[in-house]
Amino acid sequence: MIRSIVFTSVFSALGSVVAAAEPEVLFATHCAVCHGDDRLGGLGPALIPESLRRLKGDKLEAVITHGRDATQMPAFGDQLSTKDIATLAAFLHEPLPEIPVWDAAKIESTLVQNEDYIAPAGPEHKADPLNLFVVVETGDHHISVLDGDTLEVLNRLPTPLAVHGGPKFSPDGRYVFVMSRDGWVQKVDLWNMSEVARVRAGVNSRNIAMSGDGKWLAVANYLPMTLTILSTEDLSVAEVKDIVGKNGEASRVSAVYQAPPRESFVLALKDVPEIWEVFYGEDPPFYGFVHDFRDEGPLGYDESFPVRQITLPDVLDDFFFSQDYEYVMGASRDGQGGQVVDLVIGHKIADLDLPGMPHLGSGITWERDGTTVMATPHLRDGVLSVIDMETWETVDQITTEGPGFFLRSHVNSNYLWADVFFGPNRDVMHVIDKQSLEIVKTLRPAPGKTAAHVEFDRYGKYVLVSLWDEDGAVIVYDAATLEEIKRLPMVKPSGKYNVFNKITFSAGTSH
Ligand code: DHE
Repeated sequence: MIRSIVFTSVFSALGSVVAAAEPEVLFATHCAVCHGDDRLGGLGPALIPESLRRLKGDKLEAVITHGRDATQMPAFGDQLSTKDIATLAAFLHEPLPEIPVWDAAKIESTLVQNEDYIAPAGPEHKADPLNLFVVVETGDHHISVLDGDTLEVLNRLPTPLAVHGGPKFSPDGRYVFVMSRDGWVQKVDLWNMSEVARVRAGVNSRNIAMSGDGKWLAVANYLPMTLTILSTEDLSVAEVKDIVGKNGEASRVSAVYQAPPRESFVLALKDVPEIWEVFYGEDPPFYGFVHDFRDEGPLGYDESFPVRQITLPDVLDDFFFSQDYEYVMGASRDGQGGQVVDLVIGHKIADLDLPGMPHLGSGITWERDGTTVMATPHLRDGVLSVIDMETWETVDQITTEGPGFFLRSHVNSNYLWADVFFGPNRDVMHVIDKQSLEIVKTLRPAPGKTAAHVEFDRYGKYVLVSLWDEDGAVIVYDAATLEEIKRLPMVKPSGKYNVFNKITFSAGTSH
C-alpha cells in the first residue's frame, strides 16, 4: 500500500519511469527481503529517516557498502556501484508518506486467539516441566520443546517470522513468550505445548522482558518509538509508553531488561543518553531517594507504570546487570569502552576498559578468587574480557580464534563455553576453565558450519550447542567429559533456553 503511494509520487514528480523507479527497484531487489516492502522492517530494522538519524553524512552509504558488524547486514560494495549506493541512501533518507499508528487500540485489534487451545489442568507430558528446553529454530520459524532429561523432542510449533532475543518464561515456568522482529508476541502453554494467542505489539521490535510477578510483558520497540506493556494473562495492552528523552527527542528502545528485585523494567535507549526504569510494583522502591526523582519532580506519580530517567554521559545500548540488579554495565554498539551505572543512586560510578565492541548482553558471572567476575565476548575482536565486579578492573583477556557472540556456563560446571561466531573459525567452540581462564578444549563439531550459542540443562549435566545451519542440529555434550552424546536435527537453531535456568536467573545464563 505505502509502497505504491511512493511509486506514484516519484513517477509523477520526475515524469520518467526508468529514472524515477530506480531507487525503488534497487530497494526492492536488494533490501526489501529483510527490511520489508514498505521499509518498515522485518528481519532487519525499518529504513526510514526516523530510524536512520544516527547515520548522518555518508555513514549510511558506508553501511550499504561494507555491511554492519555483528548483524545480518551484508556488504553490497561488490554488487552495487557507488552511484547506486548513493541513490539508495538518498531514497532511504526520504520520509514515508505515512507511518502506521500503532497505539493500544491498533495492537489489540491484531490479537489472534488459538481457537484450538484448551487450557489443560496440568502438564500433559511426563517430562520435568522445569527441565524443558525451548529451542528457537529460525531457519523455518519454529520452536521445539525438548525434554532436558531424556533429550527427546516433545513437540514443535510454528512461531511468527524471525524470532529474536531470548524467549521469556512466566515465573512458574508454565508459559513461554517469544517475540519476532516484526513485533509479534506469541504466548505458548508448555503444559500442553500449544500456542495460546499472539498479538502484534510493535511494527519493528527488539526484545521482551517479563515482570518479576509474572503479570506484565514489556516489548521494546524501534518502530514506533515506544515500550508496549502487555498483560501476560490475555495479551491485552496495559500501556503504550512513548519514549521521549529529557531533551524532547524521541528514541528507539534498544532493549528492555527485567530487574525483579527492583520491581522494574530497565530500558536501554538507542537515540538519547538515558537509562529508563519503568516500575510495575505497587510501591516503586527507591522512589524519593534518588536524585533524578527529586530533580525532575514527581515524575509519573499518577501513572500505573512510573518512569525514572537516569541521565548518562553517552548513549548506552547494550547492558549487563549484577546478580542483585544494583549495577548495570553498559556499552554502545557504536563506541569504545563502557560504563557502570549504580541504579540505586542513579549515577555512573566507573568506566570499563572494553575495546572491540563488547557484547555485554551475552555476559555471564561466576565466583573466582573470592570475588565475582563477569566475562563478555567482543563482536569485533577474538577476545573475551573478564572483569572483577567489585573493582570493575579487567582481570584478564582470553584470546580466542575469532570474535564471539554468546557465552554460557552453569554453577555446577567448571567450564564456560564460548563460540567463535565470526570469521574463518566460526565452526569452533572453546571450552574454558573458569578458574585458570585457560582454554581446555576447542571443539569443531561440524567443520565449515557455525557452532554457536550454548545452554546447560538445569543440573549442569548436559551442554547443548547449536549447529547454526538450515541443515543444522542441537548437539548435546556431557558437561564434565566434554564428549558428544547426541545430535538432534534442527533447522538453524539460533538459541535454546532451559526453563529452570531462566526462571531462577542462574548466573551462568542470560536473563
Ligand atoms: Fe541479538 C539476544 C541485540 C544481532 C541472535 N540480541 C539479544 C538481546 C539483544 C540483542 C539486546 C538480548 C535480548 C533478550 O534476550 O531479551 N542482536 C542485538 C543487536 O543489537 C544485534 C547486534 C543487531 C541486530 O540486528 O539487532 C543483534 N542477534 C543478532 C543476530 O544477528 C543474531 C545472531 C541472529 C538473529 O536471530 O537475529 C542474534 N540475539 C540473538 C539470540 C539472542 C539475542 C539467539 C538470545 C541470546 C540468549 O541466550 O539469551
